[in-house]
Amino acid sequence: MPRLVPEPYRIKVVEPIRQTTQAERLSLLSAAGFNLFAVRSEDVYIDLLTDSGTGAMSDSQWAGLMVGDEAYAYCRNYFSLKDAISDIFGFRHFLPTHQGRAAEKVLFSAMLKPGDYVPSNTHFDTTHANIEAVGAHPVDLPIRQGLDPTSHFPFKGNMDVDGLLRLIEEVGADRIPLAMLTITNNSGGGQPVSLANVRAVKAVLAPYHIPLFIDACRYAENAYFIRQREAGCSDKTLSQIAAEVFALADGCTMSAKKDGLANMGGFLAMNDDRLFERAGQLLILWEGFLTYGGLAGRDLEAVARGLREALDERYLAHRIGQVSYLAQRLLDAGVPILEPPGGHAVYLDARRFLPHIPQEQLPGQALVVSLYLAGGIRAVEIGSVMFATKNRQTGEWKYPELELVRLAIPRRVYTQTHLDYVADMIIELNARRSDIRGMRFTYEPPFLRHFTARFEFV
Ligand code: P61
Repeated sequence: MPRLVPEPYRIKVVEPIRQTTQAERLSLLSAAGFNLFAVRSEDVYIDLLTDSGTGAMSDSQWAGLMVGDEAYAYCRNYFSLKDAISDIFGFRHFLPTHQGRAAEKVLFSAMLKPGDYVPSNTHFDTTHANIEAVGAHPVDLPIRQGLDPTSHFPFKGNMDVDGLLRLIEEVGADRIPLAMLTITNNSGGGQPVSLANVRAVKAVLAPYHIPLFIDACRYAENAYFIRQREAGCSDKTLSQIAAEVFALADGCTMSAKKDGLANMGGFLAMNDDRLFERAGQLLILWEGFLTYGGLAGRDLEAVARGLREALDERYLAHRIGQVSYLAQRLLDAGVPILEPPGGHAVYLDARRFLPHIPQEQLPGQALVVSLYLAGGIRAVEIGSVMFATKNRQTGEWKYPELELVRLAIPRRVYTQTHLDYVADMIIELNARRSDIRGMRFTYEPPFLRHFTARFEFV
């Protein structure tokens, strides 16, 4: 068992949580169409649905709310955020947005036209959907090891650089207005991207003048992994590593709900003056004025302070340690998980957990539902419900390679006892896994299906 790094904070405010009975949970689930997104938070005991916007803010961030300046234009908190972004990421311009997907929408609307291609290690689902929304094609180019749930490759989040080159040769650089790297690679299991890979991607793009944008949601966790695992990086500070990564990029999108340690917020940053101008016009149209972009002044302050706190060594050692502690407890009990664990979550491998359920019977969803029934734990399916696609002509389904259930750990929220409870419940469930039945859709919305779909047991 890895040695635990204790919490580098103590608890000042508590929020009661309530355990329900199994009978209550069954009736709550059936009312929710067996979709955990439709279950009330108050009916969840341990909520591992997401690490997005669910973190606990520090006393400094809460104090920051009180110095929120709610002026429409150029409030003081805009400058706090500008300084933080310039110090950490080094980009010349930024536009605040209410969350990550708004930054994506503005970026893609400003840069893409129908028929364009946008390669990435793996696009997150909002990124994927926002690229498609403007008529362009998202292309995922993960490395081979990233698709193997048992590979211990240290940087499974990397992009397949040869694949990138092939794509450029195939479709032509003029149809690729930008490339992206998601760090850490969320859809690929929260796996890190190495500094060497960012360099290699940049080296492929540079001769074609294709800009590189980083989806920076979990930049601090990625920097921590680089320091732990990449040759020549162990003596660098996390800020130095982040600076090196972003110096290779032309801009970034950010959901500050992750490594911004805020409950809401995001931004789009870039170096290019013309893009800044174009994107700024769209921001004004959709989000708000250039200096607040859909956020209150106090939110900007919380993000500014959170971005800096996220790079704290002791915080990251504790956080990544918490995730690997949970993973190790499951591994020791023979529970199939994606290895090695990522930065923000442990991913159960639903295909190996439930080998008797074929992919068309949604094993990931069946596992999510069973976990809630067993212990009031809410996880999220990242598999066929989220990603399977239907061929409109043949009606045939294409299923994703990985069928995962993500246990995302909110930042600074749960204690080790909570994690032990989660591990105990999963280990018990694993012991009686053959009782778990498959599921099917009873309602299937046209996009971002997982949020509002409904299900029943087969
Ligand atoms: C999450 F089920 N992630 O992991 P926004 N890029 C990346 C993300 O992880 C990400 C966004 C962009 C979420 C929240 C979430 O269908 C879902 O601030 C790497 O949420 O707009 C968000 O950032 C978007 C969960 C989002 C979902 C969409 O849990």
